[in-house]
Amino acid sequence: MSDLTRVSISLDASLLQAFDRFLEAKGYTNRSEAIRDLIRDRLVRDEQSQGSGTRVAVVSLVYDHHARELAAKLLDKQHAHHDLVMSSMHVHLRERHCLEVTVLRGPLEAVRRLADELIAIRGVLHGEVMVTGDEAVFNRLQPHWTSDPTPTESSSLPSLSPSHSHD
Ligand code: NI
Repeated sequence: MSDLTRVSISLDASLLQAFDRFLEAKGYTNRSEAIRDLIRDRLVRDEQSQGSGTRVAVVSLVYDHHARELAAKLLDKQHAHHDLVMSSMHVHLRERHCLEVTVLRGPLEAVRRLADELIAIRGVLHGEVMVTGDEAVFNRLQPHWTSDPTPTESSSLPSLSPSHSHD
């Protein structure tokens, strides 16, 4: 059973126009879905970057595979922390550079430390880490499967209409 609460918010016309342009550029067909995504994104970023508990991190690294001992160091570090490394994908970008995407899961502190160590390996040209939650977080943010009650909602609507509904 879904439990949807409708809310009404007030926005400056210029802010709403900018938001609608953003939605169109991103391919959203209605505001509700976009706002839900923005709220979840903000909550996940905020919650998952602090505190304790299990986290999942996606670490992407770009490096020159000719860089001395880099590939071996990367592999050594991943084996040393095999309990945190769930999976790794290696893409040979062209003749020289590699993209490696590694998914880590474990306590936040350990996951972040390993991500930082991987990125700091000498010769890594570009590294980025995205921390997200484990399943428990998303079960909380989306306790029930919900379908949008107004799939035809148009971005030309003047505001999000107020009401409250239960399915
Ligand atoms: Ni490669």
